[in-house]
Amino acid sequence: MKVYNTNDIVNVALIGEHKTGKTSFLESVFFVSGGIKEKGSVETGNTVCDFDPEEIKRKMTIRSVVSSIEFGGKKINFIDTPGFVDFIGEMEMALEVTENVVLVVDIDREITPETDRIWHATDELHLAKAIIVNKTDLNPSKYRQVVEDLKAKIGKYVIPIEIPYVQNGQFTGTIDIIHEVLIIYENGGKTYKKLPIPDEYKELVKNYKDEMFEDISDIDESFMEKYLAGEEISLEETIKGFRDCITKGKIIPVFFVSSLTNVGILNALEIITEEFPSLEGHQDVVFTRDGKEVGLDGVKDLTIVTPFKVRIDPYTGKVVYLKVWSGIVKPGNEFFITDIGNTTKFQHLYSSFGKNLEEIPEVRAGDIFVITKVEGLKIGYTLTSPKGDVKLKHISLPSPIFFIAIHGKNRGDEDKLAELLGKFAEEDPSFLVKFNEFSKELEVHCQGETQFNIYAEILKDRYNVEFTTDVPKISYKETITKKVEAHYKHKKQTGGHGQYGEVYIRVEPLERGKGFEFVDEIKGGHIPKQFIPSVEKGVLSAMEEGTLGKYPVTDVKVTLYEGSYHEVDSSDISFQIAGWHAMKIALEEGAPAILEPIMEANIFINEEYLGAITEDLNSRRGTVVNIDRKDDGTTIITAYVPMSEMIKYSYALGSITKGTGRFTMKLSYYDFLPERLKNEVAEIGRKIKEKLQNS
Ligand SMILES: Nc1nc2c(ncn2[C@@H]2O[C@H](COP(=O)(O)OP(=O)(O)OP(=O)(O)O)[C@@H](O)[C@H]2O)c(=O)[nH]1
Ligand SMILES: [Mg+2]
Repeated sequence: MKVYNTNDIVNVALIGEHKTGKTSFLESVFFVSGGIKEKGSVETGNTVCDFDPEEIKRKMTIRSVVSSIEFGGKKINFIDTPGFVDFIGEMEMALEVTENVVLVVDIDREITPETDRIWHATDELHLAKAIIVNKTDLNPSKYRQVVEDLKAKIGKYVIPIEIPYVQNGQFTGTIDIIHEVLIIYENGGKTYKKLPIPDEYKELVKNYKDEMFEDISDIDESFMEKYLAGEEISLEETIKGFRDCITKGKIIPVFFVSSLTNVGILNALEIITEEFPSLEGHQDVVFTRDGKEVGLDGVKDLTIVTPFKVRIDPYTGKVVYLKVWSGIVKPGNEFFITDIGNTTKFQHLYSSFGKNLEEIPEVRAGDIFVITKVEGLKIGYTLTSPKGDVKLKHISLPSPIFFIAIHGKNRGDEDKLAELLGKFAEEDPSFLVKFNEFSKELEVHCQGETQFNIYAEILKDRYNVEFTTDVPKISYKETITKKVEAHYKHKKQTGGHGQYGEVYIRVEPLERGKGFEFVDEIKGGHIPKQFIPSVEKGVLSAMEEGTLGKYPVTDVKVTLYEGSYHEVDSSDISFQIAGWHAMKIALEEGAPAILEPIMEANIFINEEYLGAITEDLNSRRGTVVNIDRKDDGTTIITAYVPMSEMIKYSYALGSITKGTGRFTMKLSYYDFLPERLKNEVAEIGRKIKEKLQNS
């Protein structure tokens, strides 16, 4: 593969709901552009993009993958992303490094809240966008309905630039609205011929073109002046107006294709190649440099790359995908990793096509490349050459909504589990591995059961690790609700050195989320300065286990206001012990309470399920704080619900909405557990601790 200049590099991420045909579309693109001789299929399991054994087994994309082709004098880096909801994190990482995004929809399927959610993930990113209506072979006459549906749900400026042409009931070509020609595909879709548009389509084409002119006029003032003055608008002017609007992401062109028969593919590929911007036309990337926000212009003196995808290949080992934001990367260049302060070198640079890598001599700004066998690089790092205090401002990944505890069957399995889960987390930033400090258990926090099951099967089948799973333990906390004073004198006289320390503390509740505050009010040296931290240490150690369910204590202010010491017998440990006992007394007497984590959930459903969903949320002790009804019929409910009630929410939501509803959630705050649940939750905590002590 040649070396390409920034202007000749086009990055395109394919996004869209599960099974709309993103992977098949790319297979078709590779075929018609000559990248592959024979087309694979998702059914056979031999496509370029779905090469992972788990993807082949499940006939779906699980990981984003980059496949680069040379076409029309440019290099196009296509990123195929998974559509299945659990893998939304993979899509987000792809969105961060692309300038262009193509939404693939299925002509035979309605636009669901899920497509809506996927689409809105691109809202703040200033990308150029297009929509591919795939599977047109199945129902070409449905194109009007699809366009209407897209306009209603995606936005007004969704503009078909072609419409399907049907011959003997078959989708054989498209009518290009801008150039006003009929394009008939031949040679398996690898070539086409252009013909005058048939009379019966002329009126329709005129109407769509007028609509397009109106939309361009809305956005482009000089275009509007001409259009309103009734002046003839040339083809060049139309294309220019259209191109400017696409680059700004203002107009979203719609193409009709069949990835099965390859009809429509070549024209879509040509337009994407010619009209979609490179990094050069995309000025909204934000970095922080020396603490200040800057755009691409503010970092031009540096070469900057960011890793956005890691794949552990069974043969090659660790494969890392990176984007070049500025400068030129050559083999052997040394890079400084801003996030950890280390340096690293890339000996070989590759471009990728599915799982195949091809060595390339250098990579320039805007491009995507691959390196192998480099340790210590994580998704999200920013690397610069020479050293510069620069970080790419990342888009935030979705918070986990699925939680599970996982235990190795025996000691060996337990160690292997921790190591392998850590590896998976490196590949997939939406797969988080946590250690629950309270229950001493390993937990996985991710986007759904399918995502977890895929890794679980890899653990069993590939690595023979035996394990069991369990509902994770909720991270309850304890606090006090009453201001109290406590006193403890620790005095021990044994043969030699004794121990002596006396403390008086005042303990009072703090606001939620304030944690811990320690105030020293000792006067007149009643406790020598060097022993004050000892008291604090003792207090903190007492707070590790509360008095109700042995949950950690939080949101308390402790004031040490009096005490006494002994010249010889007082020591660090004496005052730690005194602090510990005094605090335990205060916790007993301070009307202790249990706090539970409360999640903020956003639930995306069709309006018809609103009643059932709010009723269900009420039964989960939830509080609905907002209901946002969008024009397209999607309803977004925002609610605060205790985490213990949300652990298995995906099942409930799935069954109420017949699989169409989705939700996101994140930890919001801690609140008092209702009195009636106090004993039960305290008992759970005590049992966990007891079990840990006995094991
Ligand atoms: N008839 C027809 N079927 C298609 C077309 N494109 C894809 N398919 C089929 O649709 C199914 C899904 O295709 P994929 O390419 O795996 O869809 P995807 O969007 O990549 O799916 P995920 O990766 O799971 O999000 C497969 O069975 C394809 O054979 C098309 O143009 N026409
Ligand atoms: Mg796919």
